[in-house]
Amino acid sequence: MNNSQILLDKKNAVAVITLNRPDKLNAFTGEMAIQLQEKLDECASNSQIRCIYLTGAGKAFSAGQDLSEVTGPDMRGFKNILEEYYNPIIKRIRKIEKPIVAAVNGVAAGAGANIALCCDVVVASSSASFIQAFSKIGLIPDSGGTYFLPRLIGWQKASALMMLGDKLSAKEAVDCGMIFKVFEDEEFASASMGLAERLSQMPTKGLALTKQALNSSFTNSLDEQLEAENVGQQKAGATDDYQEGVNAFIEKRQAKFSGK
Ligand code: T3D
Repeated sequence: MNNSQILLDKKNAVAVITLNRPDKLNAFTGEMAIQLQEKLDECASNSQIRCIYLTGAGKAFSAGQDLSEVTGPDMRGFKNILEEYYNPIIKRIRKIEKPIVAAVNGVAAGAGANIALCCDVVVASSSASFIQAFSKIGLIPDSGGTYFLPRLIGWQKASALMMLGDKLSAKEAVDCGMIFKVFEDEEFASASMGLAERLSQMPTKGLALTKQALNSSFTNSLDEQLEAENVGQQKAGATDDYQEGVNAFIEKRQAKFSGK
């Protein structure tokens, strides 16, 4: 039996990272947060991996911080919890030079929701839900929630969801632009993995440069962003995959991208 709180499997060029405390709805312990950072690092440095698929074991994606851990005598303090556990996860997800699919298989609450929402492509099963649960216990949204959510769905909706802590269904989440797609529960695993497999066969460096440009798009001026695109396009244009893409188009055949 595997007792690891984070599982890492490889399916061809897709790394499957599974949050694995199903009896506690995959709530994060400190140890689990550190393990997730380690697995993300492993995926980042393995050139065979061209897409990461992040999901939860059992019926939940993640219920956020394990609340029984933060009240004990060994409590780390909020500064330490965020600096050591959550912020490094969010920064890694945004920096890793490959696409990350959040496959939200069930409830995603608190930090669990915000870890999902900072991924590159977020999809959910029809029975999944999203809760900015922080206000219900007197905390403020963390793990990048106050950064990403207003950018995804607009300031007013984000503000109301964060203050009220209302649960949003997967359908409501897709309707307001919080996530990309919803799949029926029965097809969720294969459809979401299908997206990850597709991404893993695309021009990986071009996707990484797209991600980098998107990272700066809400904070740059237009001039700065045009320059970021200029720099990124020069790098993308120097890749083998660009050559292959153009050759395949001209030769009227399917491109075979190598990720280089
Ligand atoms: O120090 C800091 O806290 C800073 C960092 C903050 C980051 C955060 O993420 S703060 C937000 C923490 N999360 C929450 O407040 C969510 C708490 N959970 C819930 O509100 C509900 O469990 C859900 C809405 C997510 C799901 O509800 P439901 O009815 O489907 O499941 P349940 O019965 O509440 O939970 C099932 C089990 O999981 C249960 O354990 P038991 O009684 O069967 O042994 C429950 O206690 C456990 N569980 C669920 N969430 C957590 C948890 N255990 C520890 N921590 C949790 N967050």
